[in-house]
Amino acid sequence: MLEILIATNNLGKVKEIKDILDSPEIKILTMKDFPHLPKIEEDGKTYQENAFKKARKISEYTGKICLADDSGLEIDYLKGKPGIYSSRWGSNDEERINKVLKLLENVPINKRNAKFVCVAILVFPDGKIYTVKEECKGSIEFKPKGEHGFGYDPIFLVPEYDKTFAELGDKIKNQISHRGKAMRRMINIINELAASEKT
Ligand code: ITT
Repeated sequence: MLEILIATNNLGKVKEIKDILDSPEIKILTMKDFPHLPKIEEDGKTYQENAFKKARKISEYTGKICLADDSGLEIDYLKGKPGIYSSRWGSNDEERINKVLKLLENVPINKRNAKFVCVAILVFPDGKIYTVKEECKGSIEFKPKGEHGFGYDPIFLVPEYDKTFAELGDKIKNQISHRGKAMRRMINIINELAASEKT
């Protein structure tokens, strides 16, 4: 049984990652299991740098295998912004969503393309590292729709379904999302490691 600590303070991510990593081979720990963890400043220039910093610091501190996710929303019309600054674009989800909608006011549907990006990194206490990166393409809605998920989900429209992530709900979102795809690749890596541990 592999114990893996999900190194994130974002409860929306915790829920999604737990659902996807659900496996008899893996015991999931969260930051709640470790009070007094240090705060980590995300000052990297890439998703990779930030994800690595989160996973490595928390792994050093706890001695556990750590999985971190650094993700963001890249909007074509805003030249890729907010990108790695997605969580810092306002003080709460509503503010962040309103900021995007304001910047895209009067921008027609064919110029509202966007994608979510997720870099997931698994760091072992001995320094071993595994990284995966995945994307999910869509566009920005004209107003928030749906109640599920977190972050920018109410304004991220998935063309195949003509629904936002917040309307689709966790199950379908996990099947198609940037994080869902990244975590399923991670699961394959983890299963291989668990199998090789047995031999
Ligand atoms: P941790 O660093 O503790 O993991 P965080 O929320 O700060 O939490 P990030 O730095 O990776 O995480 O920021 C990612 C932000 O991008 C997140 O806060 C959301 O605003 C947005 N985001 C990422 N994935 C998303 C998703 O699936 N749905 C909606 N918004 C998402």
